Amino acid sequence: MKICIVGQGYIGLPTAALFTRSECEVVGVDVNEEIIDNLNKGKIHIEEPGIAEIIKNAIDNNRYHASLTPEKADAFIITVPTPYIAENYSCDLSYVIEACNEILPFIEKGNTVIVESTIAPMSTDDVIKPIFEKAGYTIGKDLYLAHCPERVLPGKIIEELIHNDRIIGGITPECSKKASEVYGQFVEGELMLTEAKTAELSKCMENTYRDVNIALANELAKICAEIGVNALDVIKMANKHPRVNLHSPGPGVGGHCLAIDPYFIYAKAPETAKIIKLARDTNNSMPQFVYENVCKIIPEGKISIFGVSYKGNTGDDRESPAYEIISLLENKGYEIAIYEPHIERENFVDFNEAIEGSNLILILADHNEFKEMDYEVIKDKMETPIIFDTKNIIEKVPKEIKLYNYGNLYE
Ligand code: SAJ
Repeated sequence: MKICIVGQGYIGLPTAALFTRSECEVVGVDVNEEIIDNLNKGKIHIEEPGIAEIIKNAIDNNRYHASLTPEKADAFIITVPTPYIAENYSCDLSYVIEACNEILPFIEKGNTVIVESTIAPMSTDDVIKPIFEKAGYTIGKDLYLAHCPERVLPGKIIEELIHNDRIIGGITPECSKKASEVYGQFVEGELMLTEAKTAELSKCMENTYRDVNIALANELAKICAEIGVNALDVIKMANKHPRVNLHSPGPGVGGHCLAIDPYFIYAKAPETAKIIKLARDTNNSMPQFVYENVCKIIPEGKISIFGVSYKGNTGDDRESPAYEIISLLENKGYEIAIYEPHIERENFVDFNEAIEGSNLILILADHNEFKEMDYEVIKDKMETPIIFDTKNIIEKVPKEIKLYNYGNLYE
């Protein structure tokens, strides 16, 4: 089977990799010329374990190539970003629409088109289906269209793509059947056949569930700081209950999924989606909470920011709350040095330069590098050896270092 995947980012590229392992021929399409050139040389632009080897192997075996334009294929998969429109919180389908129009000239009767990008409920029926109908296709008869949302966790993408159950939301039952034949080539989890709109809302709701739970943990952290209780102990104790699973508080919620998808539901039913919107607002308020606590810990001086990616051990900084925190601190007049071992950028510095003469290390990402650090160097180089760990990853520090986390912000 030949597969054309439009969008070679965090989802499209790993998906391409797995199809090549199942003996499919894959063309990976992207608008970014540099990414295409690098991919064809076997150079991977995302940090995700396992992908580079598979892609290199597939190139050597003529099963993968990257291109700026689509090609004829049996199945087309769309994995492009779907941002939200800030004015009304709705789902910006422009990249998906563009991708559909881009593949149209290459489509033939009997092909399957699958949208994997997270989209608002009703998008496939109301917006995507008409694009192909206008081109003369009868969906479910001579072209098969489905929404099959990706549900994989960055950092574990390959494993989860293979083993997670997969929602297959066809426009018609025949569309679901055709799409399931595509994924059946490498998915070992259950293929759950349903309607497109059910698939859309299920996906948005999964991320909303997590966002709401994180908001609850963040609210708890704020309450604890206010009334003088150790939030981390509360979470540990409460989670011993067999039916309680409090999430972890942090500096806010980032990434291209949790920070966006709940708005797609909210935009569809703003009067009703009350908890969903409040959770978003609570999580969005965390940078201000971190900033206010930094101001209490050190009123002025140099701050070493440790980590700007949206979560641990990834170089992805989309929607990262770190940037709002940095801008609040800069506006207040703090000197800022950023150490981010997973992202190469001109203005980022290394560990030693970041902590030289610093008054506070502010941990904003749970990278492994930050879990155990050289505390001797920290004591030596910092002007005041203080750490504020907003990800609550450091267990113990030498007594000369003052450690703040969500367990002791009231001290
Ligand atoms: N976070 C917390 N506290 C927690 C858990 C997470 O503050 O207890 C923060 C993280 O630091 C990060 C954000 O939430 O800033 C999101 O991280 P995440 O690990 O929860 O999720 P993502 O965005 O990397 O991936 C999610 C996953 N969805 C669910 O777990 C329901 C993944 O399965 C989806 O495929 C992905 O979104 C997506 O693409 O939609």
